[in-house]
Parts: sequence; structure tokens; C-alpha cells
Amino acid sequence: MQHHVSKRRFAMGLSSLDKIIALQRNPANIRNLCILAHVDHGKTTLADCLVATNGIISSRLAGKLRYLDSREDEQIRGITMKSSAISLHYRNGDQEYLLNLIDSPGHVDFSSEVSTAVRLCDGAIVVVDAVEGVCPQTQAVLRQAWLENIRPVLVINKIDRLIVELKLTSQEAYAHLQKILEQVNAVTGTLFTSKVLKERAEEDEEEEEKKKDSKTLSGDQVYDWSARLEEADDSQLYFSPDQGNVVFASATDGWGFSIQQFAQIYSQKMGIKAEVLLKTLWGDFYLNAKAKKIMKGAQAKGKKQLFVQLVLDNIWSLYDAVVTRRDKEKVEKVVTSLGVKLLARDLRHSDPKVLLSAICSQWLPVSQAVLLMVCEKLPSPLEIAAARVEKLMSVGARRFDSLPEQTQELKRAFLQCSSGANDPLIVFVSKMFAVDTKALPQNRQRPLTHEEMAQRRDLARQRHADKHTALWNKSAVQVLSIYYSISLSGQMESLTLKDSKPEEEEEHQTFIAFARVFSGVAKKGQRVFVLGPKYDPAQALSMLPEGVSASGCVSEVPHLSCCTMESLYLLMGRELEELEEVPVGNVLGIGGLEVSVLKSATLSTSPACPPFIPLNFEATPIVRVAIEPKHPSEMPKLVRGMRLLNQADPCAEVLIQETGEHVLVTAGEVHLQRCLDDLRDRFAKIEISASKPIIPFRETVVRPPKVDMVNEDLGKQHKIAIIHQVKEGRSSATLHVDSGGLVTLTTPNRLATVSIRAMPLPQVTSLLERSAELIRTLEQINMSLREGKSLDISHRTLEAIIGLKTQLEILLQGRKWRNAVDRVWAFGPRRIGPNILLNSVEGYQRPSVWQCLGRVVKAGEAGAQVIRDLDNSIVSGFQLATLAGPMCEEPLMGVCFSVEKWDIQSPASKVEGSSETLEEGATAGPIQARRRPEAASADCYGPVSGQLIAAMKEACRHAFQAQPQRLMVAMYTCEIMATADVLGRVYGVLGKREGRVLHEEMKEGTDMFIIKAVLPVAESFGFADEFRKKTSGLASPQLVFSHWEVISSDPYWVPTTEEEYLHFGEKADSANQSLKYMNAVRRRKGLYVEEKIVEHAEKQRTLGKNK
Ligand SMILES: Nc1nc2c(ncn2[C@@H]2O[C@H](COP(=O)(O)OP(=O)(O)OP(=O)(O)O)[C@@H](O)[C@H]2O)c(=O)[nH]1
Ligand SMILES: [Mg+2]
Repeated sequence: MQHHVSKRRFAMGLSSLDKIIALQRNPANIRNLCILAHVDHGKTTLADCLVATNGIISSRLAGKLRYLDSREDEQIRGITMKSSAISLHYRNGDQEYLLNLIDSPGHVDFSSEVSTAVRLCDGAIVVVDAVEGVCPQTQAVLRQAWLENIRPVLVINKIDRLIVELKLTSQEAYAHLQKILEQVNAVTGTLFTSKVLKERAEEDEEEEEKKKDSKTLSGDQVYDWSARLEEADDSQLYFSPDQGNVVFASATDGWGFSIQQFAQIYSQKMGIKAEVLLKTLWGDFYLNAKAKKIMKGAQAKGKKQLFVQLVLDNIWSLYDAVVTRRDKEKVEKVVTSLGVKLLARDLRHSDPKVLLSAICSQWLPVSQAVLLMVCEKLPSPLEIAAARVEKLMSVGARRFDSLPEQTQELKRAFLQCSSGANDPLIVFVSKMFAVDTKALPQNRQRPLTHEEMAQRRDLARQRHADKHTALWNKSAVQVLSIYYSISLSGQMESLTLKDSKPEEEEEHQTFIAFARVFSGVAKKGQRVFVLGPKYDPAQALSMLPEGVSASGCVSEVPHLSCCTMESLYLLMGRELEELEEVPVGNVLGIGGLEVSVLKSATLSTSPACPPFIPLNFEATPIVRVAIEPKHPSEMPKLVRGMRLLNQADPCAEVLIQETGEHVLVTAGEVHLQRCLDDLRDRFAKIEISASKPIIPFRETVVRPPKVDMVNEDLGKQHKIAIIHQVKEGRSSATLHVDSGGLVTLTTPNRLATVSIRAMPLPQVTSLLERSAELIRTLEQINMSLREGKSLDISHRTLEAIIGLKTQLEILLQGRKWRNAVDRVWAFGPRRIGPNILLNSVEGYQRPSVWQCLGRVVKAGEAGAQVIRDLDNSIVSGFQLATLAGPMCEEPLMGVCFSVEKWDIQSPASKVEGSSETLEEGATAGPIQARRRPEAASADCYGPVSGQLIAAMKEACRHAFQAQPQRLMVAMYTCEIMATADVLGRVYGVLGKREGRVLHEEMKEGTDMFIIKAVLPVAESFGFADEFRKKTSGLASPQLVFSHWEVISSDPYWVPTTEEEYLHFGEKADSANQSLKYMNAVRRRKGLYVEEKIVEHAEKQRTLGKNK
């Protein structure tokens, strides 16, 4: 197969490469597009058909080869694992097009690869399986296309399955196809309305702001929210066959069509205008044969729709003749009527599918239909929308129009897609991928051109002659042997040309950047700026001299570096072709960036260019394993390998834990497997062993339970007993825990005291989690405010912050939470996490995290809003406490720590001596501390700030332990499609793994059930495999991280009532799932595990005997 491929490739010849280079200069005829779909819906198969049109693979193998699945494991598993690009040439009439086609994976584990693909494209082919319809990943990819503002077209694939597998009639198939279209359009519709409403809201605000500025506020205005929806033009938006953005296809059988093609065919045959047919071929129209007219209302009159009669019936009868009945005569008839020419061997072939695809690929070649649609319906790079440009270039929370002028000017270059000599180069690198250094074109063995061959021959002859004369005097035997060796090496040389590289280097991997030119021309050897994600053009422009170029030294500017684009490549699937330069609007590969670019980056010749917004990743990496080399001495190789892997994968994370373990974090099981394979075979090239997946947990507290483990009501007595336990065990000289769970802790030097209470956060946890990015922005803004800088915050960001605050206010209701939102001191861990630090200190009017919302401080209050000294220590202590909880050192989630008292005394008052001053200091403390901070820090226990951090952390931990503690587990959702007969087994597998079925429904038009379920990540390993085995090879379910869930059982629970003893026995650890999880984590981390392995062994045995 491989051989076949390479032979064809060379047959493609250089003229074709020249053609592509020429086409690269005409952006109007370039289409950058990716193929997106749910897993297994036929992307790669469809790509095969398109690739075959360029003769890169033979059309007979198209649909079977899956050429773009170049990795061995992709071929074996039958799924795509990376996005890869290929450039194709297509001629439509007198127009010639260059298509940069990117195939993407559909498996959810690799959805980050989809993100890298859509960023580089202007359009997308969305493929939907005609049987399975819209699946979770279909929705996900449609959303991604929207987020990147790229235009989609639709291919409904595998229509043959409707005929052969589901055995639908043509009429039923029509209804089924209609439903699929509706489903897809419903997804688009939701995306569209939400976007329009959002834009509308933004515009309104801007208007309002303008009004405010000009002080012409004119009374109340009532907005009609639905008005804009109706105004907005959405006709281009939806998929509809008469719009020409839908192709019906069967990629394996090689056919596909849009209704344009049939409109053309029948307008000639029937003498009806093509435009009329185009409007009526899809829809409720029928043909009145007598009147020779097309009429409306086919369904009501019980007539066949035009689409069924003129299109589907033809295909159905072809399948009937060729596949079902194998009727030779009928086949011949059809063949002649279609004007198709067949080879004898196809006619004789035992597999009817061969004959079928031979006929179909001539009659309705899928590549023609798809390529035509792509060229007509997808935008060229010239049509890039202003909105997309602004979105790509928006720096953090800034407004576009607050960016430096030079930066705003870049937008013009961007929109015009200009490639003049003076236009700045802007390139976006969306991922780095590794190739064998050997496989690079400059190192590849290639056939020589005729001239080179002749030159070599002359050279060899010359050298040979020289040597010959020089050796004339030597003995005959010697001469002969030398002659022999020379001529031999001459021969070898004349056959192949290869840059010699040292042996070791050949083993290496070279990183190529997967990129697109958004403005200007990329030239080989050019120096460019590499703009890190945090690079700020405004800051850089003020630091750099005017007109600086990337060849100068810019080391002092933060997040800016320079590099050379050492080589440029045309991406041709499995191969690369070297290029000298690549003009705007093209997808390309760039060599020589591996030192300067980790995963993605923006490159430019202008320092005014902002870094593009980061890629939108849908998947959260969640599966972690610790990795070790089999032989400890190979550690350096492993470290190097993991570094390379980190660079080569957009979503994998590599980190070293405090314990020294090397940890790999991946999106799921399949992704993990691929990463391990890559590490073993390509990057580290050593034997490795991976630990069992490390499952993440979260620790939280809950309200005290109302019933015990056997559902008996818990009396007040019992609650007090629990709290008493806590108190007894933990109180000491510096620590005091009261019965309400308020923990008071004093620093070792007895100068500072904090009182803290932990409370479960109601409902807001998931909101905080979702808003992590926003909170990070908020934190950054606060930071700059504290430093006294002012920021021009964009409207959208402000709006989002206000939204978050309002939502929190709505969710945090009740007496306990009065004014809580205004008192939020910090979020944690890492300042963005889903836990809250609350300021309940009486008399401490600290500005809250919302200070950027600029509620003007009234003159009188201004003095009160001062941040106390050592405020930061409290926050740091909180951050540490939330990063690792007391249960098993996992991060906390959904916990609120309320600081109720915070006193600091100056050492002076301590000299006076007794414990009463501590109480007195409670009111005087803050002021004193503010006055004399330097005195407070001079102490034999070290700086107060450090002590306070430790005390704060400890206090939080104790406060946490004073509440009922619980573990939280990560949950996956999965959607499973199953036929009725395996349904029982599906439930069995789910039940065994603690899964929960959310809902189950019948898929319309099929006998399949769709089951939506959740199951803990901790129980998910091997799930897909078990599933396949138990249900004999159903499509494997896709596990997507969904949310965190509290396990209801208490890990510290011991039976206290008689009923509980009876029910669970004395040890009571049989049913305690969360204790099992907690101990497993503690054991892994080398923490103390309280466990009695065998207890009273003798006794138990006698007991058993007696029974
Ligand atoms: N019956 C039928 N099968 C098809 C058709 N197109 C693709 N297939 C089959 O569907 C399976 C998946 O095809 P792929 O092209 O690998 O699907 P994919 O979308 O690239 O899958 P991922 O890249 O893993 O997401 C293969 O076994 C194909 O042979 C079709 O038109 N009809
Ligand atoms: Mg694929």
C-alpha cells in the first residue's frame, strides 16, 4: 500500500507543485477548510475521495485507504488522532482553486486537535452520519466553528446505510433526511440566536454609553428584544439543499450529489428551467405528469416528492439491481442509460460493492459535488470578517479601540489580505507536530533530475579517471580493488542524492509548526518576533525604538522573543514539500521554531501585533498517570521525551509533582494510550512504565446530615456528640474550637489571632468553576488597581463581571449570606478556584474583589477602605489551605471560609504581659498594627507575615475539619447508542461502575436507544473496552468530563447508634466508598492511612464456626 502511494506521489510530478505555488498567490481562489464531525462519521474516508482527485492515491483505493490516518495506531484502531493538512488542486471550468484541506479527529479525547484546525480555516465541511444523525461531538464541532466565525457546509454521509442496513424505502429515507437537517439546523439556530442576542445587548450598551457621554438621556425606552432576531439575515446560516450548502453522499461507495446537479440533469431532460427545479427539488413538491407542472402539497395529496421521484428512486433502484438482486441485465441497462463505462473486471467482481462504486464514482462522483460546494459556498481568505479579526486580536480584557494606533492599523492589512513588500507578516501557529528528521524533504532520498544525473556521472567519471592515473604505479590487484570500490560508490551516488547527517541526528524528531499566514509573505530564513500569549504591544511599543525589526535584540521586552523561520513547507498529508515563500491566506508548515514556540504562538514582523486569543479547548485534561523509566538510569531520556511530548500535543500536560513524580495529564483513555505510545516509540525511545491513572478528587464540607446511615433521624444529642469529638481531639494552647465550628488560632509568638468558620457554599460552586477565566481577569485587574495603574477595561469584560456578581447575589440567599458577595476577599486556590474567603471581621472595611466595578467610595468612607498590613498573609494562607485539604491533600471545592476575627498586637503590648491584653487588643489591634508594622515583625519566631500565613492555613484546615467532610468525584457523561437487545447488558455495565442513567429515548426512525448516563471518572477505566465486549462491538461510548459530584457517604463515619451497628457491623467499612477512595489517595501520596487490616482474627474465626 505504502509503495503504491509513494509511486503515485512521484507521478504527481513537479509541475503540480509549481501549479500549487502559483495558486498560492491568488487568495481569491484559495479555500482553507477543515472536515469536522462526530467520531466515525466518515471524515477521513471523505478526505480520501477528495485526495484521489489529485492522483495522490488511486481512486480505487479511495475510501479504503484512509490516507490521512498516517499513524499506525490510527489505522489499527480506525480512528483519527491528529489533524493533518493536505493541499489540493481543483479545476472548475476556467477557474483553478487551491484547497488547503485539514482532516480532524472526531473522538472527544482529541477535540483539542479540532481547535487547532478551525483556527487556521475559513470554512468547514461538517459531516453527519445519515443513520446516527446529530451526535454530541457534532454539536461540539458546530459550536467550535461558530466560536471561530468560520462558515460550515454540510455533508450527510453514509446514505447507503439507509438502503442496505435500515432497509428504508426512498420515501422513508426522505423523511429521515429531513429530520437530520432539522436537527443540524436546530443546533445552528441556538448558536445563532444566542449570538445575536449577545451582540444586540452589546450594541445597546454602547449606544447607552454614547448617550451618557453626550448627556442626552431621554427617558425610558422599551426595547423589543425579538425585533433584531427577525431583522438579522439568517438565510445564509441554515443548511438547506436549495441553498447549495448540503451534499448527500456515501463516501465508501464514492457517490455524492447536491441538488444543483440533478436540477441540471432534469432541466435538460424535462425542459423545466433549472432555477425552478432548484427551488422545488427539496421540499413538498410533486410532478403533475399530465399537466407537466410542478405542484405544491405532495404530502397532502399522497404524491411522491420530487426529491424522492427524481433523485432517491434512481439511487434506490441502482442499489437494488447491483447489491440486493444482483440482476446482471438490469445493471447493464442502468449502465448504458447513465452512460457509464465499466471495466470487465469490475463487472465480474464477486463483491457487488466494487461494481457499485465503479458505477457511482462515474455517475455522481462525491469529490465533484463536495469540491464544487466548497469552492462556491465557503469564503476565501479575502472574505475574512472584521468581527473575526477583532476577536482574534483582542488583548485580554482591553477594548479593541483602546489598543495602540499601530495595532489597530494592522486590522486593515488583515482584512485586505495584502501581501505587498511593506505589509507586515502575521502568522499564527496553532500546534507543533513532530516528524522524523529523516522524513524531511531536505533529508529525503529523492530521484535526481536528468541534469543532476548527468552532472554526477561526469563528476564520478572525472574522479575515477584522476584516481586511475594516480594509481597507475601501484600493483594491479590493488588497482583493481580500488577501481571497483570507486565505481561502486560512484554508482550509488548517481542513484540517490542525500545530505549526509551524522547517525545520531537521524534518530531525532523535528518539530514543524502547523500555521497559517494571515498577512504578508512568509519567507524562508526570515527573522520574526514570537509574541507570547501575555505580550502587550502597547508596553512593547513604548519600550522599543521606532521601526525596530526582528533582527535586533529585544531581550528586555517581556513575552517577546525572536526566531528565524528556517524552512517552510507545503503540507501534503504524509509528506512535506519545501517552499521558498508562502503568501497570505495559506496553511503551511514552518521548521526551526522548536526552541521559541512551545505549542502555539503568534509570529509577526511588527511589534505592534497583539498575540491572537488562545485556542478554544473544549476538553479538560483529567486523566493523570505517573511515568517512570523501566531502568532508572534512563531518567534523563524520559525527561527529554516528556518535554518533546508536551510540545507535540496541544492538550497533554506534563508536570513534575512535589513528590518528584513525572506526571502526564491527558484528556481520556485513548489519548493516554496514544501519548504513552508516542513517548515509548518516538520521543523517549525507552521502556517506560505508567502508574494506574491518578484520579483527581476534591474535598468539601456539607451541612450536617439530618439522618444517619440507616435513615434514622438524628437527634440534637448526636450532633453535639460529633462536634464534641472534634473539639476534644484538637484543642490545644494556641487552638480553640467552639461548638459552632468557629476555630480560633494564635500564632506561636502570640501576637496574631484569627477566628475562622468553614461553611459549605450553596449551589455557586459550578458557577465559580465555569467563571475561572473571568475571575482570573478580575484578579489581574485588581492587581493593576492595587499597583495604581488604571486600565481601559472592555465593556464585555465589565459586563461579564457584573453578571457574575449578580448571579452570586441571587444564589447566595439567606440570613447567613447577607451582604456576603460584597465581602468576598479572595477566591482560591490559585486565586481563581471555586472557594471563597469572606471578610466578616467587624470594623475591617476592606475593598472587595469587585472594586474594579468602581463603586465610588464616598468621601467619609474613604479612610475606612484601607487594606490592613499583612492582609496578604491572610490571603496566602487561604490559598494554601484550599490547594490541599486535610482529608487527602486534594484541592478544596465549594467551601467558604469566613474570617470572623483578626487581631494583631504589637510586641509592646505583649510586654505588659497577661492574657487579658489579648482581649483588649482585639479592638485596638488593627490601628496599632498599622502604625507600627516594622515593630511587629521583629520577633524570635521570624517575620509575622510568615507566621500569619501558617496560622491562617492551619486555622482553615481545622475549621474545615470541624464540619462534616466529604469527598467529591469527577463525573463523566456519556451517550450510548444501543439496540434493544443489548440494552440490559448496557445497564449492567453502567450499574457495576456506579453509573447513573439520566435518560433514555428511542432514536426516531431507527430501532436504537440513546442512553445518557453519568459515571465517576474513577470507575471509567476499561469502561469502553468492557462495553464493547459485553455488547459485542457497539460503537464505543464517548466519555466527556461533566462536573464534580459529592459522594454522600462520610469517610470518617463510624457507627454510633445501635441500628447502625446492626446494619454495618463494628468496622463498618464495607459500604464506605469514599473511605476507599480517600485511603487510596493517601496511600499513593505516602500519607498515614488509618487502617486495621486484621482485627481479632481468632475471635472472628470462632464466631464463624459457631454459626
Ligand atoms: N456504510 C458506509 N460506511 C462508511 C461511509 N463512510 C465511511 N464509512 C465507514 O465508517 C468508518 C469510519 O470512517 P472514518 O472515515 O475513519 O471516520 P472518521 O470520521 O474519519 O473517524 P474519526 O476520524 O475517528 O473521527 C469506516 O469504517 C468507514 O469505512 C459511508 O458512506 N457508508
Ligand atoms: Mg478520521
